[in-house]
Amino acid sequence: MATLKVVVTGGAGQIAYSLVPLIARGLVFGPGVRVHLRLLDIPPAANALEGVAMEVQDSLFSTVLDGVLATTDEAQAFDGAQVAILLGGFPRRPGMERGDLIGKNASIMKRMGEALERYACHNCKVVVVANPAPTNCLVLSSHAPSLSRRNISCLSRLDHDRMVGMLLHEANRSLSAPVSAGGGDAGARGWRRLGPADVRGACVWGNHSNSQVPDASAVEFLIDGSWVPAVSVIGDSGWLDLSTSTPQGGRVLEGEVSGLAEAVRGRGAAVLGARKLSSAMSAANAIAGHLSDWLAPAAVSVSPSQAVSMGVTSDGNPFGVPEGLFCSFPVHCGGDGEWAFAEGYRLPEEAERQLEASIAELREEKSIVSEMLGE
Ligand code: NAX
Repeated sequence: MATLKVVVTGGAGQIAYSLVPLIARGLVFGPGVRVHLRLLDIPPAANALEGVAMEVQDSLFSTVLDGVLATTDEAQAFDGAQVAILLGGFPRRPGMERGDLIGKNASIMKRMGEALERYACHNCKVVVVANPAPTNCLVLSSHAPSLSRRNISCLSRLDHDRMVGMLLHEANRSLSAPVSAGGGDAGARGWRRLGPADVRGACVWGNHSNSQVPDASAVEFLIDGSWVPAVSVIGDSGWLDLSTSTPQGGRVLEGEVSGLAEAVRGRGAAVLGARKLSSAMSAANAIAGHLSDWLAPAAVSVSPSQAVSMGVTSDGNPFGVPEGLFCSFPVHCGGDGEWAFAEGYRLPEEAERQLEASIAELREEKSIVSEMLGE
C-alpha cells in the first residue's frame, strides 16, 4: 500500500476538525492509500493542535492512517508533501478593511509557497481554502515556481455543492407536490427522490466572493432515465434566472433572497448567522469531494462523470477569461491528478456580464497583493 504525505495547514481550526476524520477513514484518497498526515498551525495554536492529535489517536482510525504529526514547524510539515490542503489563514476582524485582510493572507501564502518550494514534492497537488482563495493561489504559485500552476487549485466546490443542494431541494419539492387537486401525492405517482448524481450542468464561476456567478442555465435533472432541463422540473424560471439576482457587495439580508444565485451567494452568511460559526462540516465535505474527484480512483470519486466547479489557473481556458488569474470554472477530473476545462458550456449574456464583474474583482485583488508584496 502506497503512503501519501498530506499536509493540512490551519490544523487546529474548525474545518480541519471535520476534515481529518474523512481523510483518516479513507473517504478522500481511497481505502487503498495509506496517509501520513501532518497538521500544521502557528505557535499560539500549538496546544489546540496537540489536542487534535490526541483525539486522532483516541479515534482508532483504520489502517489508512499511517501516522499523524502535529507541528508548528513548516519544514517538518511540508517535508516531501504530495498533497497540501491550505486552510490556515487570518480571519477578518471587525473594522478590518478588505485590502488589509487580503494583504495579511498574502503574507501567509507567500510563506506557504516558499515552504512548498523548499520542502514539498515537486508534483505536490495543492488546494487552497483560506480566503481570498483564488488570489491566494496566485501568491502561492509565484513563490513556488517549481510547481506547475495546474497543480494549484482553490475551493469553489462548497459554492457548487450549495447550489446543487438548493436545486435538488427545489426539484424534489416540485416533484413531490400533488399533480393537481385530487391528483394524488408523490407516493401515488411513484416519485423517486433525486440525489446528487441526478443533477448536471451546475457551475459557480468567478471569484470565491459575493461576485461569484452561480449559473443554472445548463442544469438538467435525470428523470426516468432522461435528462430534463431544470426549468421543466422546477417550473419557476425567475428563481433560476441570474438576472433576478445581482451581486450586492456581500450583504444578503434574510427575506430578501430573490433567486437561486443570491441564495448561494448568501449561504455562508446564513450559516454563520444561524450557527454563530462559519461553515465547517460542509466545507470539509466539499474539500473531500474536490480532492477525491481530482486525485482518487473513480470508485472513491464523488462525481466521476460530471463537471464540477473548481478554482484553477485561467491559462488556456476556452471561456474568454483573461490568462494569469485563478478563477472558478467547470472542469472534468480524471481521478489521476489531471483536470480539463469542461466542454459544452456557453454562458448566457447575463452570466457573461456578471462574470466580467467578478474578473474585475480578481484583477483588483491581484493588484492589491502585487503592491503589498512589492512584486
Ligand atoms: P479557523 O479560524 O477555525 O482556523 C484557521 C486556523 O488557521 C487557525 O487554527 C489558525 O491558527 C491557523 N493559521 C493561521 N495562520 C496560519 C499559518 N500561517 N500557518 C498555519 N496555520 C495558520 O478557520 P476555518 O473555519 O477552519 O477556515 C479556514 C479558512 O477557510 C478561512 O480562511 C476561511 O475564510 C476559509 N473558507 C473558505 C471557503 C472556500 O470555499 N474557499 C469556505 C469555508 C471557509 O470559510
